[in-house]
Amino acid sequence: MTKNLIVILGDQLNLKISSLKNFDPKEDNILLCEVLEEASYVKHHKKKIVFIFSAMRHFGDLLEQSGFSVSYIKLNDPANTGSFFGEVERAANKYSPDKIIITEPGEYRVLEDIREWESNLHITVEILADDRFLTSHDEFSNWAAGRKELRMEYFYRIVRKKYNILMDGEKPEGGKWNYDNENRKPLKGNLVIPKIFLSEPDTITKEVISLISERFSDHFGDIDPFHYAVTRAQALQALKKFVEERLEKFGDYQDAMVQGEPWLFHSHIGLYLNSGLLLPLECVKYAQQAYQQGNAPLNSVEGFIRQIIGWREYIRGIYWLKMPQYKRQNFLGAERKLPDFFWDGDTKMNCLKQCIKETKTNAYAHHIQRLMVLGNFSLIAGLKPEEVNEWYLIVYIDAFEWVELPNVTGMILFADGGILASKPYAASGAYINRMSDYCKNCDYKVSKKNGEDACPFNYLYWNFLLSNKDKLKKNHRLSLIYKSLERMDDAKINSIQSDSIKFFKSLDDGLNV
Ligand code: FAD
Ligand code: DLZ
Ligand code: SF4
Repeated sequence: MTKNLIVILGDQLNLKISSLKNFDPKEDNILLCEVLEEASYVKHHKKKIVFIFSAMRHFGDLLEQSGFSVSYIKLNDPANTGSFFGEVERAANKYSPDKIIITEPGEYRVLEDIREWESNLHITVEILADDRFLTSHDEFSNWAAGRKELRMEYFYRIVRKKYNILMDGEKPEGGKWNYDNENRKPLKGNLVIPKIFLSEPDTITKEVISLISERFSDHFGDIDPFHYAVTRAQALQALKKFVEERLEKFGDYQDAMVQGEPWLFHSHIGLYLNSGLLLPLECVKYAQQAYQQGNAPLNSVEGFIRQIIGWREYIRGIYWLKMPQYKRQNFLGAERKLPDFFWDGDTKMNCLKQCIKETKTNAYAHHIQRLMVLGNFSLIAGLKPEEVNEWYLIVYIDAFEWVELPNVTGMILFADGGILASKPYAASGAYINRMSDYCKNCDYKVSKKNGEDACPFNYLYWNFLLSNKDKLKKNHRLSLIYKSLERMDDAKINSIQSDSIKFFKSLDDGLNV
């Protein structure tokens, strides 16, 4: 009989994880460890560490209550070595296992570390596939092989067929695969936004909160208020509340932004999916059921399902297909340093101020805030991919490199040269004004294209296209825009360029822009 040490990482918190499948209660032991290296290799938002540690502690208790033998190492355990390897070595010395079993980690960095364990410890290490995802690495690379373009839309259709989701025989439910053209409504008027799921911190969470306040006081972000779910039972309640109260309008207002309303009709379940508290297929099936029972329309349900079985799976596929080179991509040669206001929201640009302040409080911003405000600015201001990636990895509670990196490098910065996105998501202030109410509270005027008080997004947008003309003009999705640039007179181009130079000078000098 072999004796196994099962190592469970902080984003693998599910009883169905592959490493637990053949657990032998008589022989095997489980290791969960809070390690300083993981909590500090980037200075994660304090709320993110509270969430992970509290969810890990609750999961450790659940495992014990379910009859598993668990070694749970807390951060402040005096014997804690501070690294995964150090803790696995200590556990191996304690239990003398024949084999170490682990489900593959979400991040390349950690996989490289785990690959060294076997030779360093002289114990067999078995790395199992992470079958919480709906597509294996092989399936994704087979799909990608030989394709000129890796577009999410075609991949998504395959996953939908494979799992028979929103299908009417061989055809998509309702006749169309994608209902996005119904999903771009700004939120105007007096629509009531449902209250979000709130979970009171229990004794475990309170203990973690004081640990993190003390040990990570120099990390970004607020701990209070902390109301995220930290157990699977609570995460299931959050999912239920979303499906019952928000899903109906998810599609319509997916792209809307409203000052003072961070949550809108989004699901806020990314952190639970990425840590293992929820599984993707159960979320998708629940949403599909709401459609079948007539409780939510197809545009919302298809939109939500596409985010999970389409975007989420596709993003992970790209990560594992393209790592480790993907991390070094900088197609546009962007080199500007991340402005300090990304940490305190101290900018006159109200859209950025609001998104950064909400990020600081909640460790959350919804997709369009991440993409079209923060991401759009990072792109058109030419911010350095390495620094933008680190910022996104730090500030969001759902951020793990496998999902953060392709979204930043590929989706917002076009730093991969178009592997992920068919064109850069660059936009002027008009887009932000159409989708939000930020502009009416801004020091800048969105209607002005040039000059001191013009919205910086307006001239930076054209300046971005001008500066990157050599690299972008062949992109067929930008041909109309480049044609209109060609028609622009010299005086207009000079104003765009001189406003941009002035703006960048102030930005680089740390002045309040
Ligand atoms: P909803 O809007 O309710 O969507 C439902 C679910 O769909 C999400 O929970 C998520 O699991 C999935 N999803 C939607 N869009 C994407 C996407 N582009 N990639 C992967 N999954 C997606 N998502 C993360 O989980 N972690 C990240 O670190 C992350 N970083 C991002 C960085 C940038 C620059 C951008 C543009 C997007 C990023 N996203 C990331 C994707 C998306 O913004 C978040 O998943 C979403 O905002 C989480 O909030 P929600 O749960 O309310 O999502
Ligand atoms: C994010 C995170 C943090 C902050 N701390 C820990 C930890 O102390 N122990 C742990 O097992 N996992 C932690 N995690 C989650 C890991 O970063 C995640 O498992 C790896 O990035 C692999 O995907
Ligand atoms: Fe943002 Fe420009 Fe609108 Fe101000 S005017 S909120 S900077 S888009």
